[in-house]
Amino acid sequence: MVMPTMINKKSTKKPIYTTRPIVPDLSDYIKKLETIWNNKWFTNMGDMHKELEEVLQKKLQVNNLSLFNNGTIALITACRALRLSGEVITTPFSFAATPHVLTWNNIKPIFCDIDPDTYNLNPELIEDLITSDTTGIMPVHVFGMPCECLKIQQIADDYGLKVIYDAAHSFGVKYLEKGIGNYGDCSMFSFHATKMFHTAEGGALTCNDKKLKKRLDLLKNFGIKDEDHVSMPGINGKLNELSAALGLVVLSMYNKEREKRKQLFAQYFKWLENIDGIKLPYHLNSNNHNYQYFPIQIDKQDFGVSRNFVKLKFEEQNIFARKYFYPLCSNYSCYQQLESAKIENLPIANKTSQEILCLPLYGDLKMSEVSMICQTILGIKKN
Ligand code: T4K
Repeated sequence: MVMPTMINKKSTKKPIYTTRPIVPDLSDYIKKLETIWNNKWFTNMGDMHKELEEVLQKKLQVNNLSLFNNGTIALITACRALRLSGEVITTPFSFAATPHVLTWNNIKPIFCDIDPDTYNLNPELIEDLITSDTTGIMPVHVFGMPCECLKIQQIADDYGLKVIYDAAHSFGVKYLEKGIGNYGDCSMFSFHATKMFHTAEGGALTCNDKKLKKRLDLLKNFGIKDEDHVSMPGINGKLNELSAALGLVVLSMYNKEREKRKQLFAQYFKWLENIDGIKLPYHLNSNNHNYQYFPIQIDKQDFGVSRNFVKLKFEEQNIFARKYFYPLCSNYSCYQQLESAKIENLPIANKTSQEILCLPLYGDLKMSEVSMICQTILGIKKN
């Protein structure tokens, strides 16, 4: 969180944040709200919910999609629906929600190191972590970069494991010509306000199995089958109509937002390519990218100063870059005692977490602001 007290009042510069949400014209949203007001229907899978599920299913090119009130509850529900238990192999280089959803299901997270370029779970290291208690793998498509899904699926098939992808950052991403939500047994998308497509708070699960979709829909509504039957211990994971309506309006602006971010992304590359000590985001090809984040990695030795120093220098100018993901999940006090969390077992993730910095990237960011941010970085290097 950026607290108001962090804003440097001595600087005349207006704050620049890591991200800003798509904000539709209020009048467009009000039109949707009028329908909700007229129907007097605010939640429990109303018309807006139905419409959003349909359009998102098409947009993400998936067979089944279930909306949720946030990505975390969606992931908790997915673990439950797929009956994961015992141990699940996951990445430490993620947001807190990833290991926490396992803990909320009484599952032990087993941390596996990451690839130094994609920042995703390294499939070559998974097999060594599998035990008789392992029931699944939970990889994250970090910063929207697809994991090596085919390799991961092969391991899962060989050992009879389920795969749940945390695709929180991956709205609109494709992998091998298919929507990223088609891989594994289930994928979770976050629709939090910090995500490119958002419903203020919200999320979705996608899957190929129709029966699983039915189970997810039951679980997200307390397990209520009909007026007379409650068939399983479900939760309240429903997305309300106000959020669904916001999603419908935001979705109509998504392509434009992506295009603007694509240009800003290219501008960052122009400025920062070939700077010693700065590693730019890895990406496969621009058609598959969603430009959700612009992470750079700063090697203190080669760049001259640390990531933390750059972040502080930014803050003097009211630029609020974020250290996603620091601290590393495996170093949280609730996980650091796990054998798999030991620093020596996760060298790449620990190094990355010390060096990563997500620079501002959002449609309303100006090209001149990107230039100013890059000039600040270059200025720091010179000193
Ligand atoms: N898995 C992964 C890999 C995730 O990254 C996340 C969420 C999840 C699972 C869980 O999904 P959800 O349950 O959240 O759907 C933010 C988000 O709260 C979180 O959703 C996201 N990942 C995480 C990476 O980022 P913070 O604590 O960094 O947010 P905050 O409040 O500091 O906001 C970041 C910047 O965004 C601010 O500096 C300003 C801007 N902002 C933020 C909000 C909320 C706005 O301009 N407007 C806003 O309304 O966690």
